[in-house]
Amino acid sequence: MKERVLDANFPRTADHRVYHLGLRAGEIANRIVTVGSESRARTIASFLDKTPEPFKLSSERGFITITGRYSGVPVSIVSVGMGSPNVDFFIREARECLSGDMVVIRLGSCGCLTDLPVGSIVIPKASVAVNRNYDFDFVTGKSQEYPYRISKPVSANFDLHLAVNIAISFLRQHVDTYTSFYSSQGRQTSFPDHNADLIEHLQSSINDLATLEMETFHIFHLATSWQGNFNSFKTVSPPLATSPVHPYISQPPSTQDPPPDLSSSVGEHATSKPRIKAAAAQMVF
Ligand code: R1P
Repeated sequence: MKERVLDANFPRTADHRVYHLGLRAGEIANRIVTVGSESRARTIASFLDKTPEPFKLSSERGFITITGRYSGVPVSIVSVGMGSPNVDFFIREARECLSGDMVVIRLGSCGCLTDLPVGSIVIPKASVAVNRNYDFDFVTGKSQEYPYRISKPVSANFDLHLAVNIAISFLRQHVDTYTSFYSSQGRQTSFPDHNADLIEHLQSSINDLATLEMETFHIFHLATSWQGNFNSFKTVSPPLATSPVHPYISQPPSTQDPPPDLSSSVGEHATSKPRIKAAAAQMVF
């Protein structure tokens, strides 16, 4: 990116765009569906209202944001690619472009460890991280430690999880595992991953385990840990009125004044601080 960057602590360009998503306030809605690929983003975006014409932005780093309205309600679809570093950029930078609650649903695909058929939609109530233990000696295999680290579960937002379940009519409680694609999902490759018993180990140590994917845990983790503090740089961003704001965010959901059209379905209630609410719906493939 050639633009001048104003703040090394939370980089933004001179025209106040967050550095990796390329967005600024007014270009992303508080209600967000995030997906892993551009084709899925465009497919979902085809359901948006035709007017006003959706706003589209592809960032230099591969993030794609499409913001429009669905039945009049502002919504963004954001393609983030894969893995926790990308969702970390997405959650943090999108959060800095918003006021009020941020509501995120990951619509993705997953592997499955149960007998659910391909094409089933599963909605995780929680997610567990399974990370490669870099302190394990992967060359010799001789180590006192287990080669993978399994976190405590982190939950989806209760109301949003319920709303997604009701919308999709698939009430099945299960736990998801967030992993890397190869070693932490037990795949056998040319690398010495010491993962032959990993799936069995996960199944025996995590209750209700059903799915494997790479993003949900980190989204849930950031959503549940955020305490409503904004980056200090935000205070010197130009007010919306002086920015070329798109017509989608004219009335962003705020904790004081949630818009009526989605408030019941996403469980938004007036609270003293804005929140990040996250849930996921994942298709078995
Ligand atoms: C791996 O092939 C990708 O597929 C799954 C994983 O989480 C990872 O992102 O999800 P998406 O299809 O939703 O990207």
